[in-house]
Amino acid sequence: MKLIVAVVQDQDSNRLSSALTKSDFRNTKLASTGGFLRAGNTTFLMGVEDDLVSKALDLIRDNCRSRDQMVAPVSPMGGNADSYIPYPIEVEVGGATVFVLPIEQFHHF
Ligand code: 2BA
Repeated sequence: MKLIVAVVQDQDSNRLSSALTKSDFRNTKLASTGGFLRAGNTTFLMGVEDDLVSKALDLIRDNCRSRDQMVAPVSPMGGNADSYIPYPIEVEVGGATVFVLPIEQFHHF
């Protein structure tokens, strides 16, 4: 069994959750915040049998789109001046950032 951790954009989370549930993949959604954009995103936790991992990855790939997002200027006040961004820049976010981890034990009490 594997634990899939997938960070997706909020705009994709309902569609992905529905697609996963429809295909019988149990999933948990956590509200999360990206360290770079400091904007909300959604982290999915999924416990998946080994032979179903690739099907789960296909569903994530099919339901998460990459988008261009503007990064607003960030004030250096209270922070490090090295990280100061004086003007808006555009970055491409997602579709999804996915980690697949081995599970040592799984209990469902
Ligand atoms: P954020 O950290 O808010 O990053 C949003 C997007 O900003 C990233 O999209 C990437 O295109 C860009 N970005 C991030 N750090 C950058 C930097 N130092 N310089 C220039 N551009 C940078 P994605 O790569 O698709 O990541 C989307 C979200 O996935 C991230 O949001 C973060 O919440 C998560 N994530 C990505 N890589 C991760 C990792 N190695 N560990 C944990 N979470 C990660």
